Order: sequence, then structure tokens, then C-alpha cells
Amino acid sequence: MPTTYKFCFGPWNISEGQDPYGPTTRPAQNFDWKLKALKKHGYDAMMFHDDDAVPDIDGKSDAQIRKECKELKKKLDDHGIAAEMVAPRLWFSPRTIDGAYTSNSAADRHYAIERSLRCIDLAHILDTDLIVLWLAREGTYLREAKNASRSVDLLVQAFDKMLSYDKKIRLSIEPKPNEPMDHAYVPTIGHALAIAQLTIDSKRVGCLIESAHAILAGLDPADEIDFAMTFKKLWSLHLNDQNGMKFDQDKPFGSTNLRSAFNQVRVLERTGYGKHGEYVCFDVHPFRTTRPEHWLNHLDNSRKTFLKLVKKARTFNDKAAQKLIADRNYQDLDQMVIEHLLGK
Ligand code: XLS
Ligand code: MG
Repeated sequence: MPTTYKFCFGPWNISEGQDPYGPTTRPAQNFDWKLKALKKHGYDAMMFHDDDAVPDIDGKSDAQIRKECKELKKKLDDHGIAAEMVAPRLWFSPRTIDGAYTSNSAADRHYAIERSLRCIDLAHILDTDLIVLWLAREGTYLREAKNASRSVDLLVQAFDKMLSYDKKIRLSIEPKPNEPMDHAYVPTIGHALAIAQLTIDSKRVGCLIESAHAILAGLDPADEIDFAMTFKKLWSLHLNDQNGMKFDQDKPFGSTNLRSAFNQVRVLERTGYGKHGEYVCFDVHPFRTTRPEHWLNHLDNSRKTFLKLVKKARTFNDKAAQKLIADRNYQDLDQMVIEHLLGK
């Protein structure tokens, strides 16, 4: 049976256009506006950072956090929208300047773990068992500042605390090799899955692949997806695109390399991603030049491209391809793919 895909994005994907060299170019919209837009444009779920769900979470009491989160859950229910995941935003606070779980300060590491446990409370209320961990500042600007082996131990200790706090929660690690750090400790899916093996319950530690992050690591996103699916560990997916190894661009899916996008979709189709309820998420941002009236186009265009590529994957002439492969005629296999993508 072909997969019927479900789609989602996060409130941060309707961003205002700021970059390190200039301010916003679009007026901010509030959460209710974003939720309505998500619903109107036909998406199924929303992704949340903990402070997307409960703004200013650090300044609020446990009771207040729970109250606000329940109000959010009701809003989502009223719109028929699911929460795909919750992710602790551990890279904004003054207490995570030197990293979160791998900070050199014991007090700051404690803060990071406590905040992650609160994030699990939110996931409960929002009825998702998926915690996404983008390990933004778990790395260094200079390697002499930390010790890699100790950092792995500290990451495992933090994951173990989360896994034992809640026996049902699953952790999905989102690797990225750099930015904001010079070098991150978990740059690829191989690293994420290796660390999972050291935890008290490796079955509940998987991963999330973001196309751009794989490209930033010099890897092929389709192969990263295939690798994770081989281990049955791909529990979420951030499709987007990226022009080479520079700053994280979060371009629309297929924007830079259509063939790579096709190969990502082909692997998803072949391995059955989505058949156990996993979502296709677009972690894309509008261009800085985008006008407010075109504000959701980067998301809708990504989904449009994805669905067109699903058709391309399903109509690819596998028999003919297999013949060329058997004949080691990769020259014509290459052309066959190009002509298939170009269409009639
Ligand atoms: C940043 C990440 C981030 C995560 C969510 O590069 O892609 O947006 O997906 O924490
Ligand atoms: Mg992402």
C-alpha cells in the first residue's frame, strides 16, 4: 500500500526575515495566527520547542506551565491539529552559553536536564511521546575547551535521566555538524545511533534527519535516511535544502538540488517512512525578501515539490533501471534519471 503522508511544520518556520546582518523584514505574527494558517493550508500537526508551547518557560512555576500547556492542547484539539514533538530550546538561555548537557559548569548542566524533564511534562500534556534533541551548543568553538569522551558521557547521563523520568518517552536526536558551534559532538546519524547504544534503553533513542544538516556534514541526505531506516530509527524528518557547506540556509525542499530531493523521496518510499505515523516536517524558512502576503509559500512549495517527487518515484521505471544496472551501464542510468525528472 502506498503511504499517505502527513505533514507538519513549527511556529519558527513562519519567521520574520532577520539574519546576523539585519533586522526583521516582516511583522511578527502571534501563535493563534500561525495555528490558523497551518490549519487553513492543510497541515496535520505542529512541531514545538518547549517555549513555543509555553513562552518564557524559565520564568514560570510548574503549575503555571501545566496550565498554559493545557490551554494550548485545547486550542490544538479545537483545530484538529496534533503536536508532533516537543524540543527543549537549550540554546537561548544565559545558562547554556557554554553548552547545555556538556557545559563545563555543573550548575548549568543541572539546569539543562531539569528543563528537559519539564519538556517531557509538556509532551505528556500535548499527547506526544517524541522529544527532539537538536544539540545546538553541545560542541566547542575551540577543542581544547572540552573533552570529547567526557562530553559523550555527559550526553549519555542526560539522556538516561530523561529515559528514566518517563518510561514511554522516545528521544529523537537531530544531528548537525556545525553552527552555532565550530564543531558539534553529534554531527551525523552514525554518531547519534552510536550514542543511543550507550543509554539505559537504546530502543527509545532514535534520530531525526534534516536534509540541510546532512549536506553541511558533506553527506548525502538520502543515504543518511536509508542508514537510519535500516536500523528502524528514523522517527522524524526535516526536509529542506542547502547550497553546499556554508551557513544553515533552510531553503525550500528541492530548491538547490532536485535530484537529491528525488533520491530522498525514493528512499522514503522504498523504506516505508510514514507507515507508523511518522510525519514529514519542513524545517524551511522564507527568504528574507519574501513579502508577508507570500508568507507560507516556502512551506506549500516544499510540500508541492515533495508530492510531485512522490509521483516521480512511483513512476520511475525500475525494470529498465535494473537492466541498465545489470549491464553496468551507469552512463545511461544517469541519463534515464535526468529525463525522468525533466518529464515529457
Ligand atoms: C536548527 C534545527 C532546529 C531544530 C529544532 O538548525 O533545525 O530548527 O529542527 O530544534
Ligand atoms: Mg531541524
